Amino acid sequence: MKSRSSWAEPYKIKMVELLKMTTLSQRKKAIREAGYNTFLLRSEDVYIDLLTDSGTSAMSDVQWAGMMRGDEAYAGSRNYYNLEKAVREVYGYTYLVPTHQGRGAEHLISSILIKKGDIIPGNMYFTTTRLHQELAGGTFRDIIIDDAHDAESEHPFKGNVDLGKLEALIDQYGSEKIPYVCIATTVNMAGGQPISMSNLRAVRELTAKHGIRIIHDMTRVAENAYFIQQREPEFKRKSIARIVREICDLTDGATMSAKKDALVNIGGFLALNDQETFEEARNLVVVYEGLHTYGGLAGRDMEAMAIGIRESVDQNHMHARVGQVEYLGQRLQAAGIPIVLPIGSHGVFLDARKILPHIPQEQYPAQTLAAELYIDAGIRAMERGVVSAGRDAKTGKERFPKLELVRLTIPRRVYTQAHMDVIAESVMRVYDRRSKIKGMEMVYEPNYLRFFQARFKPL
Ligand code: PLI
Repeated sequence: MKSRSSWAEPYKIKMVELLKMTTLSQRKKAIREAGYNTFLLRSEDVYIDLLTDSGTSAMSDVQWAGMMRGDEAYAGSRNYYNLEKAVREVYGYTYLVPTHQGRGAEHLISSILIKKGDIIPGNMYFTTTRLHQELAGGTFRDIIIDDAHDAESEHPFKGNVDLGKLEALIDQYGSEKIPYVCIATTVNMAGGQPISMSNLRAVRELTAKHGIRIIHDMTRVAENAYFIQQREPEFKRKSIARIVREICDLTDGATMSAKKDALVNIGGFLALNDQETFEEARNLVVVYEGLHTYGGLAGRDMEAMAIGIRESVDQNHMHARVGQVEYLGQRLQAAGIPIVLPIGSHGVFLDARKILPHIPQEQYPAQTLAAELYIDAGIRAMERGVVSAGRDAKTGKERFPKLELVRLTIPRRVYTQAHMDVIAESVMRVYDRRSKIKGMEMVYEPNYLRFFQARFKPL
């Protein structure tokens, strides 16, 4: 384990948001009323909110100043052109279609490129991404390396593609059935794990040979670039900005949830290099999102995003960002709590299978653990296990993923080191009483993305 080197924040705090402190009995009541689903809690009943790093970042003073420069014209807002410039300069993609968030971009690209019966290989699934592929008539196929499904493997690039798996799919279905390969930087469901540049280059080489596009889920690309800089010797002296650009240059287009890396509370985009696909996306965006120069966003949101994109590739920012997550992960590791290793970029993932081995996956151990964490100290985490995996689109049976995790997701620039200590202490307390914890049954299950709204009852 690395000793703690300084990851101190390259900013100071100018404004604070006061939090409500709750009692144990208030929390027990709140989680019961929320059907033991942390998504259904009211945020004012939460002390430290680790549900997600999505849309929860603190914006900089420069971004807030940018908000005041919002040009709220229906068409041709200057903020759109500023965003287009930032996307071109930082990521290198030629064409931009703004969307209200990442799934808006996933909807557009899936509807345009996927035909019924198509196969979409990807380095592990993400919930909304896979659903849009399925709704467009496609089938997702996992091509990530096996290490990614093993919480204990310390492979430095668990987001890597297993080229043999990809090649086998191309052999089996032919390139005509594979409209694109979806490559995520970093891989959220594997624990915020990066793909290496050398692996991405190999994926590019193989797909180019078969004329298959790479669509890049670039939600956390700067975090991935930081890991490449830290772990791939060739990139030791290269800037994050340069590495980000090189990643993007190896792909044909991207879907972006700007609510993560790009440090905004709302927003996303589809970025493309090919003009024909862009024309179609620009046409379709007006049906589902808004005019092509705002795509569901206010001008001020686009301005904040343009600024956030540039801030996201700053070395000091990323060092503190990932350093804070590492600090929490190392405290838990030192206490012997099973977590996904290596520690990821956007959160620490608790291994619920190991923490609660007496609860079978049918009784939702990760969901149960997340509820227990809330009860202990008002810390809200997210289930990333069987509830998130949902049901197989064809058979309707529950999918039982190898990884049954609780994600302690760290919002960017929001919490302090003392908060990290409170979190670690709470996890340790729950861990100490783990043998007394019982599983749950699902009493309400929505048809799509069930984890958001499902309700549970303790057994
Ligand atoms: O939440 P959206 O629609 O802006 O973005 C969807 C999305 C796509 N890809 C990846 C890798 C994500 O992590 C992602 C959203 N993630 C959420 C909301 C999260 O809590 O991780």
